[in-house]
Amino acid sequence: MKKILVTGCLGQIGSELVPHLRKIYGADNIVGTDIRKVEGSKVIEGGPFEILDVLDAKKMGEIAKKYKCDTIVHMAALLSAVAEAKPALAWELNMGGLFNALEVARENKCSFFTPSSIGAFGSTTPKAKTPQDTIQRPETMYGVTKVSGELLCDYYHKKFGVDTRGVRFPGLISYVAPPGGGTTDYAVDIYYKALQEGKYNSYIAEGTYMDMMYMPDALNAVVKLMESNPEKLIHRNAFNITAMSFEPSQIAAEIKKHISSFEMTYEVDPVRQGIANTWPDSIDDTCAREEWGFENKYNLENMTTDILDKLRKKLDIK
Ligand code: AKB
Repeated sequence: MKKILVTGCLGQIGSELVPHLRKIYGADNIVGTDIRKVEGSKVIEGGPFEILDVLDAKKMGEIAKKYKCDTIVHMAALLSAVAEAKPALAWELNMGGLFNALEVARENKCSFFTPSSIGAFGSTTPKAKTPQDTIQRPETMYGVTKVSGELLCDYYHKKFGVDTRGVRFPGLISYVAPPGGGTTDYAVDIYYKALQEGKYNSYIAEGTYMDMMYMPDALNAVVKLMESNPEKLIHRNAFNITAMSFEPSQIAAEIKKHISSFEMTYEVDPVRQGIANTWPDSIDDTCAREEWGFENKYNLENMTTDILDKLRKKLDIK
């Protein structure tokens, strides 16, 4: 990777991935793009930035050519709960944007990364230690677009030789950008509310396990996979990766170690709970660890210590 075009760079992942890539590859070599502009954004001011609607394939191609990009990191997509509320838009954006980005990669001979998700699984998938290769019959529009995306990336690799790679991200937890409409977002909100209000009302029911990962591990995973030896990659487009699996009362117990008065209540949202019920309890990421050396530094304990510390500073809470 030398010159990288990132779509959706102001989203939850993009707004941390772009500064991370700029540190490694040089600020001028990372071209951030997003459909909107946010005044004063560090991502926009820290290097090249272009307004781009990923449904505009022509403009995407022009940007790739203008900066002579050799890699596309395609992040622009709707998350699960929003996709379920707006299924037609989710199909249009998640699939149309991906198709355009793959075409631009093919035409410009770019390497390609895009994330899939634990949402690519469904209720007929084995729930515990979900294998890399298994049943994938998701029941959400988000999941349908994720499985279709995995297949489309495989197709572009086999048919056109595009160097496509990807991971199935679990819920990502971060203190930088707020997530936008995911099912796993309770595990981000809870830290804000713990510090600001000392309590949290969870929309996910006690006992609902989902895989999660702290953002620094996710950023390292993207770079490590893209820099790995292609000859060792058997799966390429949709590696299971995970750092931890927990349910709401476990994250609450971990927070209580730092804020002893913290209280958790439950008011389950049937839509997001319904989505979570179809996702795995825990996934098996042996293939990622063996094929390209995926590793995580953070677990629930050291993530909680770190995120509370960082959020205290961000929110100016003593
Ligand atoms: C979501 O909850 O939609 C995402 C995901 C797991 O893909 N965080």
